[in-house]
Amino acid sequence: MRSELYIDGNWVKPLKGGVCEVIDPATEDVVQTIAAATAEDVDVAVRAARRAFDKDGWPKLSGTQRAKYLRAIAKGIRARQAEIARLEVIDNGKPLPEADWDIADAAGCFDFYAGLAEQLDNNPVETIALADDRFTSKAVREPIGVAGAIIPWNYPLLMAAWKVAPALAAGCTVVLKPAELTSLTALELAAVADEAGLPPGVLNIVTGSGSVAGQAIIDHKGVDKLAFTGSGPVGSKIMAAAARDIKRISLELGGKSPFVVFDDADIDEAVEWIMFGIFWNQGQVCSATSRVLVHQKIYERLLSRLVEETGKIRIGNGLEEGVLLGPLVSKRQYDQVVAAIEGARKAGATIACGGTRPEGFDKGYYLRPTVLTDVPLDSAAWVEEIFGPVVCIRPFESEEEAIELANDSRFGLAAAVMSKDDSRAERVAAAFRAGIVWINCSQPTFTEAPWGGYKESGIGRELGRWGLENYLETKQITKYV
Ligand code: TAP
Repeated sequence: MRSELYIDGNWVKPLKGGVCEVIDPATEDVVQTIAAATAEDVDVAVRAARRAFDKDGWPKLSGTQRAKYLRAIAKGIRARQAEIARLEVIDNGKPLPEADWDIADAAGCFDFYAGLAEQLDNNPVETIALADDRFTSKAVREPIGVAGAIIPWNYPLLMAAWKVAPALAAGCTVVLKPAELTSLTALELAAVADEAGLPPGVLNIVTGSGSVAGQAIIDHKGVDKLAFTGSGPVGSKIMAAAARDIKRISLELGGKSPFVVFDDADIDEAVEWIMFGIFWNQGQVCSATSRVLVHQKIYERLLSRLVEETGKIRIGNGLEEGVLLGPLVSKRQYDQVVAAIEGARKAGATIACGGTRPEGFDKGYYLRPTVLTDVPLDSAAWVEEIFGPVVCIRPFESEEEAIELANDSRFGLAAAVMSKDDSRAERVAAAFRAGIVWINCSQPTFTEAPWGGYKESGIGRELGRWGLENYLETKQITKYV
C-alpha cells in the first residue's frame, strides 16, 4: 500500500508531515496512515502540473502519443486488478465483485479515452464559412490547461478514472485529490501511471482533507479547470471559488432519483431492478433510484415482494464470498443514514423492513437494507439524498401524477421507468427532468454515454465524447487574405 503523495513523478512526504488514518469500515481497524497534504504541497503539485503543461510539452504531443500512455495505464490497472479491487474493499467496504467490476470499468475508461485522443488527430480542422470573403477562419480545439480534480469515496478508482482519463486524453495535466476516506486506489493509479512512464508532473495525486488540500486546489490560481463529484454544498463552494478567477468547472452532485413502475410491469423483474437501484454499493450512489413510485394496482403485491427479497440480502465483510451488502463507508455516514431513518419515522413514515444494525455484528458500519413507506412528501427522507441503503416507496394512480411526483425535486440526476408499453415508457422518459433516464432498468452506466444532471445535480457532462469536451477550449483563427 502506498502512503505518500505523488508529485512531479516522485513519492514524497507532505511538507508538514501530517497523516490521516485509513479505517476499514468492515472491522473499524486502522489499516494504514496516508499523507495529509497542506496548501504548500498542493502548490508544489500545481507548479509541477503547470510546468508539464506550459513547458514540458504534454499538450504538444499528438493524441496518438498520449493514447499510448492511456492504454499503458489501462493495461497496468488490469494487470493488478485483483490486488486493487481488494484495496478498494478494505478502504470503502463494498463487496469484492462490485469492486472488481469498478476496477475493470476504470481500465476500460482509460482505453475509451485513448480512442478519443487518437480521434483528435484524425479530426479535420473545422473551417468556418464566413460571409466576408476577405477572411478565412478555422476552429481548433486545445486543452484547457491544469485540471484540479476532486472526487468522492463511493467509487474511488472509477471516479479518478472518469476525470484523469479524459483530462490526459485532451492534453491537460492533473492534480487529483481523492476523498480522505478512500485514497488507497488513487495512489495505486499513480503507481500504475508511473510504471507506464507518464512524464513527471502530468498526473499528481495529493491526499488529505477536503477543507485543507481540496480547498487549496480550488483556490490555486495555477489551476485552470475544476472537476468535482460530491455533495451539493461543496459543489457550491467550488462554483464560488471558480467564480473568482473564472475557472472552468464541471460538477456532478447528488440526486434523489425516481423510479416509476407501471401496473403492466413484471413484479419480480421490477423488484430486482428496484433493489439494484438502491442497494448496490450500499446505496451510496449519486444516481440511486431512492424514490420508487408504483402504480396502486400492483403496489401492495410489489411492496410485499420487495420486503421479502430485501430480507434475503446477505450482509457482511465485502471480502467474504456471497456478500451482497457491505458496511457503509464510515461511522459518520452510518450515523447520518441512521439519523435520516429516525427522522423519517418521526415524520410519520413506516419502516417496512431494515432500519437497524443487523444482528451478530459488533464491529463495522453495517446497516440492514431499509424500505420506508408512508413517507410524507415534505419530509427530509423524501426530499433529501440519504446516500445509504434506504428506499422510499409510494403508490400513484395516474401517469400524470407519477410524472409530477417524479419531477418534484430540486435534483435531476437520474430517473427510471418500467412498463411493457413502449410508447408510454418513451413518453414518461421524455417528461422526466433528469440527465440520465433508464427504461426498464436502473443504474447501468456506460463509458460511451453522457453522465450528469439537471437542476441542482450538477453542471456539465462526464463520460463519452462529452467528457472530453470538459477539458477542451475552442480557438478561432482568422486570416485576412
Ligand atoms: P463531500 O464533502 O462533497 O466530498 C467530496 C470531495 O470533496 C472529497 O474529496 C472531499 O474531501 C472534498 N471536499 C470537501 N470539502 C472541500 C472543500 N472545501 N474544498 C474542496 N474539496 C472539498 O462529500 P462527503 O462528505 O464525502 O459526503 C457527504 C454527502 O455528500 C453524502 O452523504 C452524500 O449525500 C453526498 N455525496 C455525493 C456523492 C455523489 S457521487 N454525488 C459522492 C459522495 C457523497 P474529503 O473527503 O477529504 O473531506
